[in-house]
Amino acid sequence: MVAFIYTLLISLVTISVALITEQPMPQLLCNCFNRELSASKDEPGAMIIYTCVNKYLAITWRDRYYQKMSNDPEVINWFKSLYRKNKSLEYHSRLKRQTGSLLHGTRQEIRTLSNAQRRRFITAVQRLKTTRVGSTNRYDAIAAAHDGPALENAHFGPNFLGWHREYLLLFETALRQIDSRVVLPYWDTRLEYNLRNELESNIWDLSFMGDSQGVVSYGPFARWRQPNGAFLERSAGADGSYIPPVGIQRVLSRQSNIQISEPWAADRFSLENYHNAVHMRVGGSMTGLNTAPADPIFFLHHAFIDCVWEDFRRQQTYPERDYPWNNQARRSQRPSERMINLESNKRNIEGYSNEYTQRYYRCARSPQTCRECRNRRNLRCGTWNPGLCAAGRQSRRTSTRARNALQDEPKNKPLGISQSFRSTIIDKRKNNRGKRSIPAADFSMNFTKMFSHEDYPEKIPKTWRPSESELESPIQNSFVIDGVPDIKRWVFIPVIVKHKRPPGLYFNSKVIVHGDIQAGVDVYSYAMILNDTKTNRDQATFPNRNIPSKVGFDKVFVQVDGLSYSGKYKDYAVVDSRLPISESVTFVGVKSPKLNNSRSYVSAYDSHGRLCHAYCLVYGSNPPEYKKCSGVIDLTTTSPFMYGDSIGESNGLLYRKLKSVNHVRSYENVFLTFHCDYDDTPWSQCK
Ligand SMILES: [Cu+2]
Repeated sequence: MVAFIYTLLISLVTISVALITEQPMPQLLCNCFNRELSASKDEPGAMIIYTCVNKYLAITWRDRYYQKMSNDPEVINWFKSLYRKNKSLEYHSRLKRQTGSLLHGTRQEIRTLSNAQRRRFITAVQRLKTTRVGSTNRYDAIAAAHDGPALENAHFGPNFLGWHREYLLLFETALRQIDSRVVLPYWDTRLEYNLRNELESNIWDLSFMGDSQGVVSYGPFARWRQPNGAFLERSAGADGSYIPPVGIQRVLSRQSNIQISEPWAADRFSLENYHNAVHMRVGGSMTGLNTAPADPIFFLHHAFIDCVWEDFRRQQTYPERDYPWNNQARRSQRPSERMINLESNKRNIEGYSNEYTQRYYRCARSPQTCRECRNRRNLRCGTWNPGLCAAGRQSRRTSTRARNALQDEPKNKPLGISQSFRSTIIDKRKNNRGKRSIPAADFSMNFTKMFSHEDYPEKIPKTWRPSESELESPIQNSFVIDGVPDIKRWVFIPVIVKHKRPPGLYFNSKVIVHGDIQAGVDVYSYAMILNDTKTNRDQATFPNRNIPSKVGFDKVFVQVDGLSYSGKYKDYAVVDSRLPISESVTFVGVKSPKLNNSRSYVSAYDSHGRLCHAYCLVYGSNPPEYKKCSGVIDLTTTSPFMYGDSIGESNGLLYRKLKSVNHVRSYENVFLTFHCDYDDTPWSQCK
């Protein structure tokens, strides 16, 4: 009898709360996860999520809303006119036998441009945005060419390098149609990586790319709209990683494209992979493959990746013949397939042609060592990697010293400056003719290899750095669903995060036993060390993230990717990584079920890139129990609510049950929890 009542109760409860339901993971997504996992031990789980989710969304782009801007006949005609312009330039330069000169010029690191050069570039970009073509503007027309069917053709394989090379040339040609003195600059993110606080980088200055946080509201692109109607947004520093100097060295240490290209390359050699982490690091619009080119920083970032590739190609004897392909890559990556959306009618393999860098542009080497950047206006010595160059203004002291050294050194000769120091200074003067800064043009004349192993100090630090600004980097969401930016299209669900203290931490709160300091433990780890003999799996982390904060704050990101809709959402829970287990909560947006078809994939990882497992509520369990699940959820309009129309309302769900002044937390309305315990991997059951 008791059993009968119990069963009845359970079934009643089950019917009344079937608001969020667990769904199986799409096979394609699951295959990707398992393949990536089995292939690598050194890739942070967050990068695997980024790769696989974007790949899945790219392959299934027809299932979701997409703006077909590149079908506009006027856009197509304009693209074609840009190619014709280049063809006639090529033709005329052949007639004149101008073999040495380049049709476009030399691409330089943006920090090495003169103020006037940089202003011209930025003005040309702004003019693209205000010049109409067809139903849109020129900038958005180019940005949209990266979307839809191009997503898969341009990523996840060897055509990534060639397609983007052609794409950059299209963009550069469009800029030069406005101002023929403009050459596309590039953004070497190692110069950010070498800073202790990346957010101090001058790339986010008013006269460079502007705002790094939230809706871009100052700088040259303030209040820009993405083609999908959302504002231009960034959450720089919150997630991902800039490219560590050693990353470029690793790529250049390989010989053939198959070793640095997806899907074959090991992660530490994959250029596309390093490039992905920068997209995550900038955040906001740059995070989604479909929205990334809406941010002009996209083109600077890709121009850098392209220059690294060019350096790689220059080590090869026949770079044109090295287009890798086999059945592991997708069909769209075949050398004979056409490049999609670019209207040049080129085949993928033509992206590997020598023409680009023989006829159109070269890459100037970017300054790398502290000595090279010492007297430059927009560069300084690194604060994280002190021997290496970094982005930013010289500190007053340094520049005064450098100036004195340059100007007064001859007079000071007898004052006992050591021989080696003096000779450095004299050499500098000789090259420099006493100028305070080397003009950008001088530097661009140096066409020797852009990046070489000799550029770096002997010792590259083995341990990486914490980003001190991490906790100050909030997340900006676009609130776009299917091309409409509006928070009313979203609902918010609570997500509980259970975070286990990661391995290898040590906090400076010592344990005193019988008057002595106990070695190897801190007061928080004490119990754990004594009781927990299970060893943690050491998951790979972002290169710049595996030193945690000294005080124990850590973030667990929870990410929502629309599967039945075009939309993303991301936020984080703050956890205390000192504690053996720390529990926290965050709220993430998913498509409102009132708009039908709300299917999302929810994933989580900590700020070091380590993965967490999804657990779903077992309906009818009391007290609430959770079982491992895929993270794919459907929302329905069945009541009672397990979501809120705002984060505030959703927060109330956690405390609703008792309506008490004590704020006792209730789990009955929490469908999803994540366990970040570093054991095994979250996709083991999805085969
Ligand atoms: Cu791309």
